[in-house]
Parts: sequence; C-alpha cells; structure tokens
Amino acid sequence: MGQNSHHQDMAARVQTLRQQLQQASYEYYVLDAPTLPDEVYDRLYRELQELETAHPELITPDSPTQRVGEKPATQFTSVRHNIPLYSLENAFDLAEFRAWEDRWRRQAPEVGPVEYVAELKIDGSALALTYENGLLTRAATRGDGITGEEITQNVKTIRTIPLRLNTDTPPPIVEVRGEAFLPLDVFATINQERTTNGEPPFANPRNAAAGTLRQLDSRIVARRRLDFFAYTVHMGSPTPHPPTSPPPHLPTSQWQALQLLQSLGFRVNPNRQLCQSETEVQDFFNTWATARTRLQYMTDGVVVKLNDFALQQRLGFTQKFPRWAVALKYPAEEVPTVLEQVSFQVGRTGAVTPVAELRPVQLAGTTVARATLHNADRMAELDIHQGDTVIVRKAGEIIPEVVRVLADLRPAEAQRVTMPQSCPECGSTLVKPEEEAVTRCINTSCPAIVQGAIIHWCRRDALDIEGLGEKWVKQFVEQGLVQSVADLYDLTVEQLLPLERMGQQLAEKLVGAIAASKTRPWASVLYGLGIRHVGTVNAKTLTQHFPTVEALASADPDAIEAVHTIGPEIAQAVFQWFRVPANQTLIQRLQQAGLQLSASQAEPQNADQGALAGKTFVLTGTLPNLTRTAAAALIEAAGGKVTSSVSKATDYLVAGEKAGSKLTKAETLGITVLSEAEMVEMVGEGS
Ligand code: 3BD
Repeated sequence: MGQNSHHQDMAARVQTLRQQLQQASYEYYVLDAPTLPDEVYDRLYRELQELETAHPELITPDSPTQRVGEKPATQFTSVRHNIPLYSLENAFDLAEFRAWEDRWRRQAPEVGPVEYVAELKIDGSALALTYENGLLTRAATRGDGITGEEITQNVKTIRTIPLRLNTDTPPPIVEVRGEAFLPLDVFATINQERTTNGEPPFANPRNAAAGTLRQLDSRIVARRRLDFFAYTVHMGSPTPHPPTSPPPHLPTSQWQALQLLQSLGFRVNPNRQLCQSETEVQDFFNTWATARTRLQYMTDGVVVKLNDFALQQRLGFTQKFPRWAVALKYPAEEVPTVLEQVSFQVGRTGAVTPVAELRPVQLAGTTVARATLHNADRMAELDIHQGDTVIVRKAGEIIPEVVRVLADLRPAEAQRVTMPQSCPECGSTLVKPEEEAVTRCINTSCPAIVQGAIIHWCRRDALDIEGLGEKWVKQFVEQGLVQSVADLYDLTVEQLLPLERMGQQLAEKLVGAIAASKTRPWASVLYGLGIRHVGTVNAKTLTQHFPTVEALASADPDAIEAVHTIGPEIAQAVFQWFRVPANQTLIQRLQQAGLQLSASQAEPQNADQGALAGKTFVLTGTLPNLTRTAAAALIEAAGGKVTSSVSKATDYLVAGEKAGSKLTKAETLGITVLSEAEMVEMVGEGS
C-alpha cells in the first residue's frame, strides 16, 4: 500500500470517528437519549486520540478531542461584537408588563392580536458564538454588549455547544447567542468542594458560571459541566448549495428561530410557549412561578418576545433595549429579619466563617435561622451591627446569605460586628493574608480543625468509616483520644467504652470499621488527607501518575503539574502539603498503621511481616460489621491468607451468625474459632 493511500484511509477513518463521536455526544448531552454505550464511546474516542497523536496534521478544530485545551491561557483578549448584545427591559409585575405592551402598541397602532414567544429567563451568563462556514471559531462573553472577552477554549468544553453546525450548507457567518449556566447539582457540588477545600463558596449559580467561564485553565472549566441554552441566531444567506440539500431556510419568527437552533444541534429550552394573547403569556408566567423551583437550573423570570420578525424590525431598538421584548421578572426571594448574633465557625482548613444567627423567617419554602456572612471583607462591606435588621436571600436557592442591612432601623449604640482576633475554638491568633478574603486559624491542633479533618477522613468517598459521625468524632477529640487521623488506628475497644452512650457492641463496631478502612485504595486515602484542591477526581488522577506516596511526596511542582488536568494551583498545594513536617509524620504513622499508600492491589506488601504473616483463615457465617470482602482484605493486609474450606492447614476460623458445617468441622479439628472483634483485634496488634 502506497504512503498516500494509507494516509487517505487514515484521514477517512478519522473523519468517520469524529462523526460517530459527534452524533453520540449530541444524543447524550443535547437529546439526553444516549444510543452508544459509554465503553464504545471511550474506545472510539481513544482510537481518534491515538490517530491524531500519530498524525497531528489530521486534527481539525471541531474534533471532539479539541474540547479541552492543553495549556492554560495567560489572559483573555477583548473582542468587539459584530452585532451588539442589547439589554432587556424589566417588568417587575403584570402592570409593568401591560405598560410595556401599551408602549409598543402606540408605535404600531393598527396591529391587532399578536403572537408572543414566552421563554424562561435563564439566570446564567450570556454568550455570543461565531460560526464560520459551520465551524465554531469564536466565543465571547457579553461584556458591556459592545465588547466582550474571547473565551473560545473555555466554551468548547461545553458539551451541548456544537463545534460544527449540523447542516451541509452553512452560511459563511452564523452568530448564535444564548445563556451559559451551571446546573444546580453541579453548583452544589462545586460549593461543597470549595467549602471542604477552605475556599469561599460562590454566592449563586450565575456567579459560579461567570467565574468558571473566566477561568484561564480550560481543564478546570471542563470539569465544571457548564451547559448552554440557545435563544438567538443571526445569519446571512446560505452559501450556494447542491440542489439535493436545501439550505436551512431563514427563520421569519422567533419560534422558527428556536426550532432552527434546535436543528443546528443546539440545546434549546423546552419550557417555552408560542402564546396567542397577553393572557396566555400571564398564564405561562404564573405556571412557572412555582414550577421553576423544580428545575435543575436557576431562572429569574420569563422573556417575552414578539414572535414576528417583521414586527420586531418595525419596532426596532431604543438606546439599550429592543422594543419588541421584555423580561417579566419573578420577585427576588428576599425577606427582612433581625440579626440576633454572629457566631464564628472554624472549618477543617481553619477557615473562619461568620454566620448570622437570625430570628427565624420563612423564605422560599423553608425556615431560615442562620445565614452566611461569608468573610471579614463582606462583613465590612455590609457594615453589619449587633441587632441589625437584615435582608436575607437564598443564593441559588441553596445557602441563605445576608444581602443587605437596613441601617435606618439600627438600634442606638449598636456595636459593629468584626472578626475575632483569636480562634473561637482554640484561642490562637487568627491570620488573614492581605490578598485573601479568608481569615484562618493556623493551629494544626485546633480541635475544630482536627475534628473537621477526621470527619472528612471518614467520608464515604474517603476512608468510608461507617458509623463514625460528627457526634463520636467530637467526643474522641474532646476526650483527648485522637489528635490526628492516625490516632484512630490506635483506638481500642477499652478506650471507647467509658464514652457517653457507648456500649461494647458499638465500640467493637467502630474499631472494626476503622480497621476495615485500611483496605481503602490509595486514591481514597489521598483524598481523605484533605489537601486543598485535591477532591476525589484530582486524587484519582494523581494516584494514577504517582502510584506511591513516596513518588508523590518527592515530586516537585513541575512534575505534579505535568499531569493532565492538574493545574499550577493544585500542584503547589500538594507540594506544600508534603513539605510540612507534621504531615510527613502523619504519613509515616499511616504507613505503620497499614493503610494503602500505594496503588499496588495485587500483592499484599507486608505478606511476611504483618501481624498475621503465614496464618491461614477461613470465614464463615454473617459477620456483624464487615462484609466478607472487607474482612478478607483486612486479613490479607496484615499478611494473612484467606481460604475457602476448613482443613488441618487452617489456623483460624472467623465465625459470624448462622455459621454452619465449617464451624462444626473446625471444632472437631481443634481449630481456634474467632469472633469478628477478636480477628479485628489481632489485625490491630500488628500496627
Ligand atoms: C435568558 C439580554 C434579546 C435577544 C435581547 C431579546 C440581557 C442577558 O434566558 N433575549 C433569553 C434570555 C436572555 C434573551 C434577549 N432571551 N436578550 C435574553 C437576552 N431567553 N436569559 N439577554 N442580558 C441576555 C444581559 N446580561 C448581562 C447584563 C445585562 N444584560
């Protein structure tokens, strides 16, 4: 086969793969109706990636592999919009909506009944996308409507934005506009992660979306799962086309435009209505006033547009707004209440968060008694005083926050609320770096930090220590039983027994669950350490590249950052964490306790030095706490061997409830029978 025809085959294969992947991704993300199994998608994707690596000249900008950039940008360039992005006039109630209608009708007095398109107003961040000859070449933020910022690489990570328009006859230039947004579940996860990582949470999904789009590293953007609803398309006339495939005909109404956007491959909000009267618009608005709270994204109103483009054109624009559209807004869910006091919470990273304790009020369906004041800067901005009347709002309908203070209602001689100088938990001096918003306690043995770290360690996606909740951790720390997560592995049943509400069974269960966590994989352990920016995903990625703790601990920031999807901030955080002597000691102790600090799963590393080295175990019956697999893993981690049948070679039988013939046989052979707790104790003795 000649060099050329080989290359042609390759090019054809690459194109087929791209089409298949594009179709599959459209079905999965836009239609929410996948047809291709994930494994098949992954296989095709990898094949494409390999072909492109071997033949970089075959890479095209619309390849699915090009959604995530390799290197972060250093800054964004500002771009001028070809067609300005207008603002929307707001109507805050139905009377204002009727006033808007009166105004446009005065300008077109002979017009009778009209059609309106009612669209939900997505509370996100407006984007302008430019397609040249069908290819996405530029994406920009709205900015001030005249100039925005070019964020093409970030926008490419949004899976519901097609990199190529779904048409054979694209006009030379197409501009699509719409709203990028963060689904509420993603927003909640991001904020949870930010809180666990000691970063300030985003106030609402709109800020989170806007902040994400302005991230310089598109690899971070890719993980945030932004989404996009399209609502406007501008296009010239289509290019000359073969008679077999007709051009996409130009829409003559907003309703047609939305359908066209859908056929071009965009996600268009299905919650829209072609209304035949103002009453239908009002009904739509009223219906969604409550229904919108059940959606997976934030909305703040209904955008009402005259359907007919000819009428739109006739009405034109004011300096700022189109006269043919209006945003009918839902009232913000804000209520006044009284600040009773401010408490200061210390998180596991030492971040101190001021929390307003409020006279309870009803807000968006729940009772709110506390609201975040975020940080010292925010408190100063609010100029909040004891006893102030404050306005609270549910940011993203999730975390209530204090948005405003009604200073006029302030009691005479009320004291201004400020951050304490010392930690409310341990009394050590708090630190606030000038460039950061967060005030921190930097005492690593502060009980709040220790407690937070242990609770994080026990989480299901970390060491998964069942039953060890906040209540017990608090007692352990207060009673001086543990000062770090490593201390958990030295706990004995006897030590726990004196604790309030503790019993023999529960103590055994907890000690067992702690011991069982020694079988958790290296990635879970790394996540459990609670290093800033190292969530479950980063932990997994890091452990794949650094299969042992030694490898990770000795890596310099450049080596860590060399890992795909790991940015400079993460790399620094990891590097710095391993430089702290207390953390080095912690790792040593965890290693001695027998935790998995390397990715080797097959060979138990301590087969000949563990507490159970050379001993053979058989498990039978239902154990009170551990699953069969967990118990076996525990024994193997301590160097023991687990077999399935009892023989003279068996050293111990671990028997649970409903143990049958194996127990009888063991008894006749004189083999030592252990309870789960006894076995766990034996395992523990080795560490
Ligand atoms: C939505 C303008 C027009 C094309 C101007 C009528 C103001 C943000 O779901 N239609 C929508 C939505 C927003 C829109 C238009 N249709 N403009 C629309 C919109 N379904 N959110 N917006 N925008 C987009 C804005 N953004 C930031 C600052 C000031 N204004």
